[in-house]
Amino acid sequence: MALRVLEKRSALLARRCEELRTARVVVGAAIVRDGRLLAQQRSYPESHAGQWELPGGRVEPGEKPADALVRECVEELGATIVVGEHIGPDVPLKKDMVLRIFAAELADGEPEALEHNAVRWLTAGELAGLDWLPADRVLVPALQQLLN
Ligand code: 9L3
Ligand code: MG
Repeated sequence: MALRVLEKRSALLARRCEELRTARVVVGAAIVRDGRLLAQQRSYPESHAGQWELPGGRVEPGEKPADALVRECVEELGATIVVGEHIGPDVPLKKDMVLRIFAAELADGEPEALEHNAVRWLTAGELAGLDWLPADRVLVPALQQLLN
């Protein structure tokens, strides 16, 4: 009986590992200016409306992650960024997606909430207290390190 349970668990774990190995990447930008980090407040879906995230979105097939991040920031913020180093761990999202964050700087344009409720520039001290999306919350220590 216990063996059956273990076999079942091991099969589930193997499936989850395979999902993550072949996961589609969602990229996010940790845009820093004058010691502050840019966050944006989601307006959809309803379950996550009002929560905060780093700007970004899905990498399209054949697209480079850095190119996807520049594209997403133009769409969401109306600003052009320069993508820097990969920071923090890859965070599993629902199903077969992972969230991957890159440090970034603004190159052109003043970020505006074009598809979101609001944007906000956060100090290191404000990071822990914000109502982040669950995946973005995992990255708070890495983001604090980036600001400090
Ligand atoms: N997501 C989570 N944190 C983020 C980003 C940019 C995205 N910082 C999640 C929300 C969605 C999925 O990834 O479930 C795809 O993102 P989008 O296309 O809705 O921005
Ligand atoms: Mg997005």
